[in-house]
Amino acid sequence: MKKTDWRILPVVVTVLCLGLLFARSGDAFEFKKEYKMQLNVGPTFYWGMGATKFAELVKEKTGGKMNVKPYYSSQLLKGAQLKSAQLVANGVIDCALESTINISPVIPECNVFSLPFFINTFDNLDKMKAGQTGKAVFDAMARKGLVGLDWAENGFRQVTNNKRVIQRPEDMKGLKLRVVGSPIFIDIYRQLGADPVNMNWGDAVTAFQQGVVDGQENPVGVLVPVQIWQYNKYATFWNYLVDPLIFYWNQKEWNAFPADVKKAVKEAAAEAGRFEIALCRAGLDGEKSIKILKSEFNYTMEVPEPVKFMENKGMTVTFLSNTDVAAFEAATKPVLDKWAKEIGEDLFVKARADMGGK
Ligand code: X2X
Repeated sequence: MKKTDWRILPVVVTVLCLGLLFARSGDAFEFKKEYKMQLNVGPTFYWGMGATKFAELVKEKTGGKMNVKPYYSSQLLKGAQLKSAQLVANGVIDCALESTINISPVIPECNVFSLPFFINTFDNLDKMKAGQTGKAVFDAMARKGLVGLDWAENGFRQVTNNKRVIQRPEDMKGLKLRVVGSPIFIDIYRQLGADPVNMNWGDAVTAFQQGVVDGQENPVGVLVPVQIWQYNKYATFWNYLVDPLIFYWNQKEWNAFPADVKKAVKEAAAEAGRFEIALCRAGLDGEKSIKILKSEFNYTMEVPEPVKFMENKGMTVTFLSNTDVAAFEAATKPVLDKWAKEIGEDLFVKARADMGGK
């Protein structure tokens, strides 16, 4: 028998590697017909527009092969918004674009964004997302079977009601306010002497219509599409806490995607996130987000000045002075201290460091 000619080895290895590479590319990968995406609000909200954009971009970046379908308004959860992370982790739902509030039952670290009067500015939030805090949150997700892809935003939450101007902690006394069913929200409003009622978002609008509650709290990107002025005359812009959104995927399913698919989906999340964050901040950060939308996305805001827009609808919009903020900060300090412990001292220290030692 002839001796093996080892000179052909590099050729064999190359062919094998190429074969492997090809087998792992999106071309040969068998996609599911549809990847179900959970989100808590409808398509007309900025958050909803972010999900729509993500689905479009995924399709585009995978040459039409991958179909992400957003299921708006928590349809897949029958409204139970706090279950989203659990159902993505166990693979019943493929992926989500969700608020950190709604993720918090599975990832308690997400409550770092709900600490009262802790973050307060877009700049602080951006530093946290890019810093150790963001990494700690994504690491915690990885330990629970979730892959965090990128950030988007719901926004700094503002309080509205139909009884009176809220300017001082004592103005909160006895107000019946709808909050998300997350315990830190109950703690904050009880601490302030209000009467918080937890309710899923899907039931909240009916509650506003029927006058079951005096008010609620949500960011501009929710207040405008839901036309909160129909139910509440008073809004206080106090930036007391924020909910970023996270694009995330079931880990097991994600790990089986070929590298080029992962890359395409991650790029889609980054781009859709940038678009959606700019929508949420438009008119609240000077010209910055309006410019991003125009120059990068060729998009012109329908409501470029949300505060003026709400005032024109008859709302009284109140901004707090530093003294007023300090009074609320002092009044909610016990809740901050309690929840700093709940999320873990380590994460709290990281968050403060990210914000420059606040
Ligand atoms: O339920 C809410 O208030 C909402 C829509 O902002 C969230 O999903 C956190």
